[in-house]
Amino acid sequence: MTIQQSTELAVLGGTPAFEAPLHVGRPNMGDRARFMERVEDLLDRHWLTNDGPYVHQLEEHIAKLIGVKECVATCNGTIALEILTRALDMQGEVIVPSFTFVATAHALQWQEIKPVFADVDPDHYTLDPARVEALITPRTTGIIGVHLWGQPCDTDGLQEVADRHDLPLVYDAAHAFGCSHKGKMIGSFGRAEAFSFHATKAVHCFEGGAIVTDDSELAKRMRLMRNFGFDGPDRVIYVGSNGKLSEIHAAMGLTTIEALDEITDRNKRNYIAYSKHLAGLPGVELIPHPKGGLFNHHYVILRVDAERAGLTRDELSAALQPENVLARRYFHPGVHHMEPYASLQPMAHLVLPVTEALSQEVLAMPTGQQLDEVGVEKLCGVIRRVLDRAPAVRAALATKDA
Ligand code: T4K
Repeated sequence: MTIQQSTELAVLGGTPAFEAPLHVGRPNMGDRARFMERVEDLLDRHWLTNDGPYVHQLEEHIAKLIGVKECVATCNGTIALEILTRALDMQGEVIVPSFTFVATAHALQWQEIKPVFADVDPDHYTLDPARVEALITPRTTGIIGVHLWGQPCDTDGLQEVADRHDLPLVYDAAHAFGCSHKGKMIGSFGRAEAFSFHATKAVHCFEGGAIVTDDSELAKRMRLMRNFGFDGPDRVIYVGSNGKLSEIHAAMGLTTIEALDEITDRNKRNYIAYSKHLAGLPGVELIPHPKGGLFNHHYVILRVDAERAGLTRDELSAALQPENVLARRYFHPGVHHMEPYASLQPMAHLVLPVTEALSQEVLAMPTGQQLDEVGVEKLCGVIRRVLDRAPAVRAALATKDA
């Protein structure tokens, strides 16, 4: 990573602070030589997909790491959610947060299940059990919590609500691979949990996902659904889709899992550097990572209080772009503002005040192996200078927009 020396902000006519773009979700690569060895191996084997040995290895490895009986690998996290909710016979209405990536809701809507959006807790950013309970109707068939940015849901509170209403509770754990909660790995809560292994995740398969559970019957149904319902050659016993993970994807998964400690260590150091270099900055708060237990530190999230910072989150983000700092508004504007939900549920915002506020304030910052402490210090220096010059930055952005 090359750091440019410049005194003037790029938005005010200076040169970008970073020569190459810094992304949120820049893929981690793991040991390339090891990955290539695996690729050679699978090519030699002439076994490219359909329940191959690398997929088996990956499933066994993940189940062991999480401490559950079953892992069903899939071609992505969205299909994992679709298969999981379908295998649990969810239909009618399912309660989900709106403060999430759109796939959590789409996985339901795709199956003509209505996602009912519940608000999140303002301090933990995950489903508020009381809000969930208030939205349960006779049509509700399930609850999906999302461990947003790896922050664990209130698993006890949600389980109590689910048990009281005899509803299956599952988790979208797309962000939470490698995290623990209450002494157990995330992946072991609720009836089942779904991971994403998309390229932008801490551990990835280029594209991939997995469902983990202790329920072997459920896992059996999901394996059938993942493979067209085939129970053996020419024998189809269930309606199914194609959710299979291929061997080359599993090879990348095995390679990045091997690098998980190293990836987490890099992320943690970057997070500590962000905390240090942003300390005391008015209006910009770094969302704290949970203390104790395991955490992947994969998302570094700022919360911008426009009044105190002198700039809105969007203005700060816009001023960082020309510096080659490609921060992302994860997650904006709230799924309920996206189609088809905005048209189908135009009043949803009325029960989502926390989501409405948070989605205006949060900004995901670059981290991962593309950055180190020196880069983070420089980046935080840029944020400070942007805020120090807030009136001039605001004026420059307004001119650009005009
Ligand atoms: N549930 C939740 C809570 C999720 O966050 C997700 C996915 C899912 C479910 C569904 O899982 P999958 O079906 O995707 O497995 C990205 C990812 O595509 C998506 O997987 C992820 N969440 C979401 C949070 O982020 P976009 O639309 O923001 O992606 P994009 O293309 O803008 O890339 C993000 C950044 O990463 C960019 O700054 C560029 C950089 N990048 C991306 C790729 C693909 C790279 O540097 N290299 C790359 O190869 O959704």
